[in-house]
Amino acid sequence: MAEYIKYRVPAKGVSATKGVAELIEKAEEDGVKTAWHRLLEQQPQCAFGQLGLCCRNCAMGPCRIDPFGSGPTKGVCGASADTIVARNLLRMIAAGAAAHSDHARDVVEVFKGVAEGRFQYYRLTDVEKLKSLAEALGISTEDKDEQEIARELAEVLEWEFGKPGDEPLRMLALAPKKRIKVWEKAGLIPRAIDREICECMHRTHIGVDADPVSLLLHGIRTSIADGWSGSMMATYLSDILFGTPKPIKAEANLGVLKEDYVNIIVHGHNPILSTKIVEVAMSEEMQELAKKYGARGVNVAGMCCTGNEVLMRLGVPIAGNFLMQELAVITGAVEAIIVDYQCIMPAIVDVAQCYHTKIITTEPKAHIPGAIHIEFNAEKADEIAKEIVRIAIENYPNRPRDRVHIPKHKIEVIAGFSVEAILEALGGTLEPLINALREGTIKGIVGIVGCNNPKIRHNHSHVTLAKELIKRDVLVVGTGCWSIAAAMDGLMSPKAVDLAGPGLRKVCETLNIPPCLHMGSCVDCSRILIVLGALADALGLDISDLPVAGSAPEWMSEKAVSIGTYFVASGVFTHLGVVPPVMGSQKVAKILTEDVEDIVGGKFYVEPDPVKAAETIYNVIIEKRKKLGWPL
Ligand code: BF8
Repeated sequence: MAEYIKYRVPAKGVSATKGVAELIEKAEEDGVKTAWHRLLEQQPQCAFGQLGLCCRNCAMGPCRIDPFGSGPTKGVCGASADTIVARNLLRMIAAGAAAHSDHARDVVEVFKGVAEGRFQYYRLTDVEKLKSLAEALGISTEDKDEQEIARELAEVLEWEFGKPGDEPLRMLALAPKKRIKVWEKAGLIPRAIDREICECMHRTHIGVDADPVSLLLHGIRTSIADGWSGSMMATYLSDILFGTPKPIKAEANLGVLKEDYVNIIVHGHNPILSTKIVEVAMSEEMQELAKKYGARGVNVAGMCCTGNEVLMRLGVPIAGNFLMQELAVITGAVEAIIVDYQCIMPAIVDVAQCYHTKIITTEPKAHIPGAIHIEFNAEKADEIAKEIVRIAIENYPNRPRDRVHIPKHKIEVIAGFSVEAILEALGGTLEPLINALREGTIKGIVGIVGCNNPKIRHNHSHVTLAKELIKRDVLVVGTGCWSIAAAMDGLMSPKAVDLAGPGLRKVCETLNIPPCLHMGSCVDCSRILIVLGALADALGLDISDLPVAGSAPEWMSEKAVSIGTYFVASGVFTHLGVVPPVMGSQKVAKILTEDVEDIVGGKFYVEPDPVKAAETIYNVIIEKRKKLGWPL
């Protein structure tokens, strides 16, 4: 159903990615609103909310604090601006950690089912990784077959979520010893994932924790549970089940959709479903079925992080990142978007009503009104995947031919840089990377991650920051929607070495890698942690001593808040390109951008301008090099 578009979007200016503007223009012609249109309708957005000064945690409220001191300075219960801002941030961290870790729980459940021989459609693919994780967690692998090791490992990992007592999380065995000491000293060792998240909710309930320092420290503890256990588990077990990524060629941007094929998009985060959809859709049976319906075959493309999962392991083309999900429907050429959870705009159902696209939800915890719901179940994975793919194929004749417009743009991407793949490119040891860092051929490493946010130009900060860094001989690695932005800009193609400084270029050419490395989905930020830990250990340093930094230039989700916090907790200087809702409390802002460094060695830095941010990040890297006595 076409809608009245009250506010038009200046299409040419909203994105740095080719093809986006033409689809926004098409949306307006078709009477379809996108996130950019809805953002305009939301103006002016609530200033109290933007500053973090609104509290809705009890029914005496909502309360809001006047940031200028001329109105109320306390909520009805007496909570100050500092308390309210810190509590709100803690709830964001809790939600982000919950999303990553509940995703991990789902992967653990399938892994356990495979270990017990219950799920015939999945198998243990990377047995080496299974054994190495088991051994790292103190599970002996001697004289045991892989099923037995997997069963024991599954039991340990299940307990990570809700084990009683104050013993540290078992997955912290993967963290460097020096880091553990820092966390022990500050009382930041997480005990169980669900417990820390639950405690966030308890502390922020009316009348519990009112001290911003204590609240924020618990936020750090919760984020460590996410990064070093929840997200880490999701990555490890996905690799064990589906294979550890290796460098793989594919294509990126909406031009990967094919005019005369049934186009299916997998969107969301969990590879348990998306990998099956890809397998089934590529089967001869489904390709033949598509021909019966008049198409030349079935084409699957990814969107957001589950797109990254199937790109990293299977080379499935990636159609776009967060702000492009509606645009995919607006091409008029997508028969079905199959989703699991996280970062799926309910709006895609509204947009789909204007075309023929079927939106298929699959998770009991993620229904969207107006979508077709087909519940996924690992026990019947192949049957369900077939049912879903069939719906997409049968929808092909309904495509509105006169309203199809697929932008031509697509570009080559080399993805698949797991830690193991990076090591392999280095010849099996970190030594060449360490030498390049020590000698200054590479000045440092920056992990860029996170989302899109329609408040800023789509993908502009992502690619500008990356380009500014690689030209200064800084190796860039990253995940999530950043990696899709970088891929669509050509920064992950071998040709991108032309944009790198001379030192980085030399290293990339020697190792045959692009200057920006795709390390996976957002839970795979844990891969970045592993690289940092391994570098620190090999050099006898702490992560906070390394010439490295993190950045989320276009973040918007609560998951990104948790990721940023666990980067800081891990000792990393972490840039945010979108101002977080904490500016209503000078105290909280100061803790996050200054004081926290004395506790964990990392801190936040906020700068919307990506060029300025690159300068500051580079200067931080140079300062770290100076302290290490490494050439500048
Ligand atoms: O988990 S980067 S918009 S898709 S939250 Fe979402 Fe942000 Fe994209 Fe992946 Ni991550």
